[in-house]
Amino acid sequence: MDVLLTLGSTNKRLYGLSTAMKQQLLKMFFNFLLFSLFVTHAGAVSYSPAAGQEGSTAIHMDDPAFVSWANGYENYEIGTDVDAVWQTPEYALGQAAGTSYDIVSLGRGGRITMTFDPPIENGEGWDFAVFENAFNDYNLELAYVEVSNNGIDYFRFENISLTQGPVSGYGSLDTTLINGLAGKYRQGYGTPFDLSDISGKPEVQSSGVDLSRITHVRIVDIIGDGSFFDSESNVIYDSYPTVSSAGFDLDAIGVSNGAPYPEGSIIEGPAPQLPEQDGESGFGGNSGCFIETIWP
Ligand SMILES: [Ca+2]
Ligand SMILES: [Ca+2]
Ligand SMILES: [Ca+2]
Repeated sequence: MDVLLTLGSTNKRLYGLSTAMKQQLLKMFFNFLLFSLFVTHAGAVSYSPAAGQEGSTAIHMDDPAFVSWANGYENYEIGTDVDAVWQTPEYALGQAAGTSYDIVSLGRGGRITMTFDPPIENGEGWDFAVFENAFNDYNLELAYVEVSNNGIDYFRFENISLTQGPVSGYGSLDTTLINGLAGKYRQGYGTPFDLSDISGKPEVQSSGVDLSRITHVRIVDIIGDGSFFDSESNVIYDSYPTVSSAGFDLDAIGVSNGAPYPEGSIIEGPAPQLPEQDGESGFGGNSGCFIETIWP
C-alpha cells in the first residue's frame, strides 16, 4: 500500500516527461525495490538470539543436563584493569552462581585454563557451557574458547562476530551477530559448545586429539577495541573500555557430555529490551559488570 501511494505521488511529480519515459522510470524504480529486498534478505545472517527468546541456545544454570563442573584451574594470566577483589580463580570452580560477584575477571587480554576431572566427553549435542556475568542481554564481554586434552595443545572453536563498529563500555551488542564465542548470554545462562564442531578442523585431525577426553578449557579474553579478529578475519567488537573488572568475567563452566540444544524452545525469563542508544542502560562502562558501583 505504501509503495503504491509513493508511486502515485512520484508519478504526479513527473509531469513534463513522456509517458514512455515515466514508465521507464517507474520500471527502474520497481527493479531497484526488488534488488534492495533481495540484498537485504541475502545479507541477513542471524545466530542464536538472547536467553529468553525463541530459538536461543542459552542454557540455564539449573538445566538438568549438567553432570559436573570445572574442578580445577591453572595459568590464570591476568590482563589489565582488574582490582584485586576480582582476581580469585576459585570463584570459577563448581556450579554457576548466576550472579555478578561469584566470578574471576580475566582483565583486558587475560586468560585462564579450567580443568576437568573426569574429562569432558563428546556426546550427541553440546558438551559444555561457559557462564559469564553479564547483567543484561546486550552489554557483553566476549572470549575465545579453546580445548585441550594435554594442557599443551589447544584447539579454538570457530567464531564469528558481525558487529559492524566499536561498542562503548555502556554500549549494546546484538547476540544474533555473534557465534562461537563465550559471553553471549546474560548471567545464569551458559553459552554451549559442541566438541564435534571442531572435529573437522585440519589441525584437530592431524593432532590426533581425543575429543572424548577434554581435560582443559582455556578462556581467552577479547579486547573489543578493534585489535582482535574472528575466524573469518572480521574485527570482534565488544563492550569497551571497561575497568576495575575489565574483560571477561568467568562464573563457571558446566559439563553435559552431550545434550540436545533447546531448539525452538522458549526459555523462561524477561524479554530483553535493547536501549535506544549507548548509555541508556545505566550500567557497565567503568565497572565492566556494574559490580564496582555497589560492592562495599
Ligand atoms: Ca558433542
Ligand atoms: Ca568484566
Ligand atoms: Ca562462579
